[in-house]
Amino acid sequence: MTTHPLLLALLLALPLAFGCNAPEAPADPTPEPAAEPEADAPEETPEPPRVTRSPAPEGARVFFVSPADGATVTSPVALSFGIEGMNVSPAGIPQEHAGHHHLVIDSELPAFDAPIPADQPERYKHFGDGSTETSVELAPGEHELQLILGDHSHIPHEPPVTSEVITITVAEAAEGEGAEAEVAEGETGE
Ligand SMILES: [Cu+2]
Repeated sequence: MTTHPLLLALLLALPLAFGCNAPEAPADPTPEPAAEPEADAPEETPEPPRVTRSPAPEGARVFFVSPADGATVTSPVALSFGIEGMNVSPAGIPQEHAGHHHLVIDSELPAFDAPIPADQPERYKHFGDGSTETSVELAPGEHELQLILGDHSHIPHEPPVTSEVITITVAEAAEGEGAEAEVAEGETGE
């Protein structure tokens, strides 16, 4: 009987193949390294909290009804605030396209991405009750006043709604009819 040459080759090759393969697959004796435990490292310093600014409609504005820019007044100074394109609403009550007035006295506008400071009333006065009239004590001399609207959380709108800066002069308090007359001017005649 004859052995097919190809079959012979196969018979010879098979053990060879197995012989070669067997030692080539050794069990990996290296134990899996234990997973590194989550380090208790403090998280990266968080970004400064990003506030959500309420949108203001285009063309919205706030302004001084009185006093007029350049006016000479006496202290306490009667102030009246106007608003256009938005509504005045008290602090704490979210309402679309609304906010409350803040009076900026002899100061830069506050940051727009944070609540308007509440701890510097001599610079930033809040009118969180929704009032649009007030009177402030100001020392004699020139003062710059500006208004900025803040939302229910006292955060300026996007874009910020601010008035022009007005400059007023507070006259020296004087005993006499001069000062009396100027104060009386703002009052309604009776
Ligand atoms: Cu406020």
